[in-house]
Amino acid sequence: MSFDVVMPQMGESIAEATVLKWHRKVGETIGKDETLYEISTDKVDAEIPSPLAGTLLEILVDVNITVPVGTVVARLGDASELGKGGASAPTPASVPASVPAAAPATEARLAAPVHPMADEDDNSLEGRLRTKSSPLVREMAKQHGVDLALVPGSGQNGRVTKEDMEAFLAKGGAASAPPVSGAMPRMAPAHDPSAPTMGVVPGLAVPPVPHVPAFAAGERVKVEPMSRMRKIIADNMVNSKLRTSPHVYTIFEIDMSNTARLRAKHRQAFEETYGTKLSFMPFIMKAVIKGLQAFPIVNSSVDGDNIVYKQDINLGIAVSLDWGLIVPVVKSADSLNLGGLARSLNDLATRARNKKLSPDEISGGTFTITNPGVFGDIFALPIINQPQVAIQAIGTIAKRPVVVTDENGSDAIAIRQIMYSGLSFDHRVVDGAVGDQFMTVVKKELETGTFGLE
Ligand code: CO6
Repeated sequence: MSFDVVMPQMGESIAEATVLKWHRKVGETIGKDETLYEISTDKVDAEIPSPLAGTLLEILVDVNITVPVGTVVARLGDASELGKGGASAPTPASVPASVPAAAPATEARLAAPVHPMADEDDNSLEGRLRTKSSPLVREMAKQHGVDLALVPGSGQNGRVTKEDMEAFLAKGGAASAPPVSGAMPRMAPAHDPSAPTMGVVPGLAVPPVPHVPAFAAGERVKVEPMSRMRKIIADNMVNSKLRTSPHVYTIFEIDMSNTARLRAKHRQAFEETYGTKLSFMPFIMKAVIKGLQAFPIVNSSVDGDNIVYKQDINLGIAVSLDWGLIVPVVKSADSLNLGGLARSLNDLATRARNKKLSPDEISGGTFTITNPGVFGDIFALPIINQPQVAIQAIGTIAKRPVVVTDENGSDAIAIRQIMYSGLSFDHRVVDGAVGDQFMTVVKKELETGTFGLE
């Protein structure tokens, strides 16, 4: 008996995924729910558990190969079935993407699904070259403006391998060819491909930037292709800042002494009640929700000439990962109390770091909070997460000397927990005064609010 393992549907809008890593080699056993392989989609990287216990009989999709959802990527079953599948020889897990699958049967199974493109002309030079290289190599070629036909291929049937491409680039190959238009950032919607391409004002369109070689021939460099996540982040940043939103910034000084006191006082009881830690973030989320309720324009999106006021407050929270950054979303945050916000945030952040988020959990945000203060950042001016119109950065909360005035009007220098917080907003719809008024509400809530705790 053998069982086909198929590329899972990670979310409604996800049509394809790339295999990043196999956790087992052919012939090795695996338990049910142990991680079998890792994938990367346009939205999340995820570890995929084995659907059953057994022996990995065949790997049908190599690392760095992109296939549509539903493609059979491997076969599991009884060890006695080893070698009886479509492939004549087991494919080791470490086979680089650029080496074609060992057996013709496997290659045939892969040929159709890899990178389906509606307008693909298989007789074109590009089409023929495509069959001679992996998506990884084609992407490297695109990024460096290299004509694949110029790269000597050492793989099967002259296929250009990753190593061939690296060697070519190290010799200055990049500088030899003109840029490929596809290398320009695509208009990738930020985290929500199902949303229309919002907010792109024709007059704001910027011309393509000419490709500037990053290094000279003979220069000592190490060339490494960007991960899928890195490319998505890069595209989204360029799209947001250069093509979509005219950013404007404001920075507020917020005295967090009230919040710090409440946190210290209720921390233990809170953890006992809700079973999760109480950091500053849930307080900040609560204060932001108040600000968004007072100024709904800050919780909106731009759609052509329309302003779309989002009726739910879905807070995106930037979570730093060792391999990048992701923004999971606390949905309907305005319906949650401090305990609900803390639970939801801590759960999403933990699962983001364990690659256990589903694409739906990083979609639909209406406003984003990012807390680089955990790294000691005094204040930051982040880039808006499209199609939202504002993002708030939380600086480090630290004791600082400040001037305080008592009820008799006497001034004194006191030690207070101070935080600088930056708001980046889209000046198409949020004017400076509104941005400041929003921040004033957030500040007041953090400085004087009770957060339902007392
Ligand atoms: N100041 C001082 N102390 C802080 C702060 C600030 N701003 N933020 C958190 N903390 C404390 C927090 O209270 C915890 O203290 P203890 O409970 O006493 O140990 C501790 O630091 C660790 O906090 P933790 O990260 O566990 O939890 P938190 O709920 O505050 O944050 C998170 C969760 C997911 C937001 C956070 O872990 C994280 O990943 N932050 C980084 C987000 C990020 O990378 N953003 C992008 C930065 S790049 O925006 C950017 C514009 C550019 C600069």
